[in-house]
Amino acid sequence: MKDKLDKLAGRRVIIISNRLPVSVSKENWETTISPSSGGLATGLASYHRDQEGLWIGWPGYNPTTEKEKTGLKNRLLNEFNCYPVYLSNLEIKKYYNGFSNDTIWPLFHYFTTKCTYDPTEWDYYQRVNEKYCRTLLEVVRPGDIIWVQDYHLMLLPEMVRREVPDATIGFFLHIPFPSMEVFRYLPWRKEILNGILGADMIGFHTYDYSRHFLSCVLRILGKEQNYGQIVVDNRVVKIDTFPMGIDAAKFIETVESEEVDTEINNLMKSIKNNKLILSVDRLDFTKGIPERLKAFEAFLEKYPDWRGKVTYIMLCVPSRDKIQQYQLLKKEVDELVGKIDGRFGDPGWSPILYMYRSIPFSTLVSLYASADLALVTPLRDGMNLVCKEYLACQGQLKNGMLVLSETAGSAAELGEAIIVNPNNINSMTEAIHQGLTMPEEDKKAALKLMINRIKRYNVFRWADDFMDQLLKVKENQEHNEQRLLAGRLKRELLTGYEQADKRLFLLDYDGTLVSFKKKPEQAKPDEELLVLLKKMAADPQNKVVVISGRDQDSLQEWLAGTEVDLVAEHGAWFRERDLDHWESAQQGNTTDWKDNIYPLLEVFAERTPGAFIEEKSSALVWHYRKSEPELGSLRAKELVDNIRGLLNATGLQVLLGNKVIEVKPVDINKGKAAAIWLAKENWDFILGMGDDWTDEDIFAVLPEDAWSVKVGFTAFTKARFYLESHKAARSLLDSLAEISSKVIAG
Ligand code: GDG
Repeated sequence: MKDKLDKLAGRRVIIISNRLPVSVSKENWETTISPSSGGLATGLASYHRDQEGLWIGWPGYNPTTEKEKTGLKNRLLNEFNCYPVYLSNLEIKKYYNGFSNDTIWPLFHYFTTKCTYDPTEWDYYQRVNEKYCRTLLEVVRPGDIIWVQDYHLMLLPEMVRREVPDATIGFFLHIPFPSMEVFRYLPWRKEILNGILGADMIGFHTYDYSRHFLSCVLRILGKEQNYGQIVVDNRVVKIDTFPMGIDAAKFIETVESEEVDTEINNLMKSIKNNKLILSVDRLDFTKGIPERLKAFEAFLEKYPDWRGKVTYIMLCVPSRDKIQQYQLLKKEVDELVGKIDGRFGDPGWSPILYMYRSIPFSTLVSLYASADLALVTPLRDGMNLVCKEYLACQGQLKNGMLVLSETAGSAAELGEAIIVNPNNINSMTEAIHQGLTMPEEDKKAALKLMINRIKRYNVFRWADDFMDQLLKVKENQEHNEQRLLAGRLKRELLTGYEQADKRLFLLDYDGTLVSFKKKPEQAKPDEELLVLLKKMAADPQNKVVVISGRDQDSLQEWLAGTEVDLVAEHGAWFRERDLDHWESAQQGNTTDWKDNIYPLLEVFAERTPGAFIEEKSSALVWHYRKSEPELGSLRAKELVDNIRGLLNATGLQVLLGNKVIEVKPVDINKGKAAAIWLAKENWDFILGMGDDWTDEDIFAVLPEDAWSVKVGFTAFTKARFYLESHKAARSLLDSLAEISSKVIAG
């Protein structure tokens, strides 16, 4: 315990999920509190018990009077460190059965035809998320770590962020995050993404889910990622993969208990020491229960020798039984079980023992420990803890085998199991046969590897890993905040400006002074910018240089009237205001190389809708701003690799800018251009601003005490400071121009 608190520096973890890890029920005036079922509750409950935190959620029961509410709240708090959110029947109907389980659950598991999109249910989803937010605000204290769980509360991180801007918030999704093609069906897709992005650390079970999420954020919100990091309102949010584990020790210890020993003996007697096949699921359409029953039926048909020698115990825990789809599934499963038993069973043997109920933990462990084969064949599953629990209980009494769906998140970790496609009934039939007839040595070897992994990456490691990363993200954010050019830093800059006699400004154009436009020619300066640059240049103590990647003609046409110095094509051409003509930086450079590179750029432009080539006097530029973002960046990387292959010893370089690739001679870059102006005077105030990778060359040559400013936040830059946007950059220049105007007027 002490270790854990040390790691979190004594901070309290508040878990918040739809349901509490305990459920309350009332019968004959007696209130009973028992453990909740379901993967999230069972998995995280051990972690919660192990740390002095708090868990907020619905207890599964609504007290009727205020007195009862308070009484139950106190009991949950004192005995279980739990804090209840009470939900009305209508809220449960619309938010839980409705939006959560009739929209999000089927959609995220790729059952698109089972989804309903009901605006009233969406409305309730928002309201109930707000209710959870209000409840959290009743108890949250400074320094607490808030850990939001699962798909019922995807709006909560952003809601909490609004109320407590500097809160430490983690979010973990326990179900799959679907691919963009499926997620885009959701009418409220932007709201859901923004809701989740209120967190600092966002976790998924598998790499694929993280990848899908990042792709949706890019395609729907237009936000780019960098090594799993996304910038949201100057906050770096991290997205990563944490495959959830189980409390393996608890299962292993229970297998060894006397109680389980007796239960196993009774169980084996009752099935006449037959080979035991087991499945354990909530009764849910994602779990592939009918498909599995069909495979078992086909197995008995194809391998008649096994009739009478094998028993399949199918445990289905009742779930969401108020929803019609679940009632229909129950009917289908009941009928299939009846059909198989009727077809193959005889008075002394039932092929299937079907239990539609929840069983005590020790009985569950007895089943896990005595099963020769577990069938975990969901059609889709975020992770699936049942297969891990089964494996943890194996290897002592028996060396069993696991048949596992490739569409369960856990398949990414349990490659030694027999992996199946749950829609391929034939291959599942064979997998059952293979699992039952596999040589003991092979099973032992496979089990050893899987059990070791489950023991090592258990639920505590999983939670600790998540917490470690969350705290690191927070530390980075705090460090970044100190770099925002606002408040005290901005005042220092203004004073430095006021006191300086010789000031140099090295300013990028696109993305720094104007926003990005779809077509490069649309980024013409507006009147406000022209006036601003004129004012800056009018101060005789200022030297203003616009260093751009644009060609000479555009810069001259747009900016020459402002009396600033101009650098075109990333330093290939200079035009000082007093000299009034362009000078070339590339004496002796030829442009013959373009003939070799151009055709390659052309091929890639043809293969990438929206991409086009711009020819500059010193460079060739391949733009992909208008392309579909993922295809564009994929092709850009491919193109860069191809160009690099051609560039050996040509004296050329290839630069990846903001949605552009530029090929040009090595001795031309913005840094070299900046160095020319830096050397002209003994400047006592220098401000360099840029938003792009090509501006990093400017930052690199600036003296240490210069004001180097990245416009738009990124985690990776050589600049010492940053500003949020081109608007903030203009506003800073405006404050400086204001100082100059006062001096000139005064
Ligand atoms: C969601 C995701 C993800 C079941 N029957 C009994 C019982 N259980 C316990 C099992 C297990 C849990 O319920 C089921 O967990 P799963 O992970 O298999 O599935 P979901 O409930 O759908 O959970 C899933 C999980 O969240 C965690 O992130 O893995 O993909 O869908 O722990 O042991 N426990 C007892 N009696 C039963 O009858 N005591």
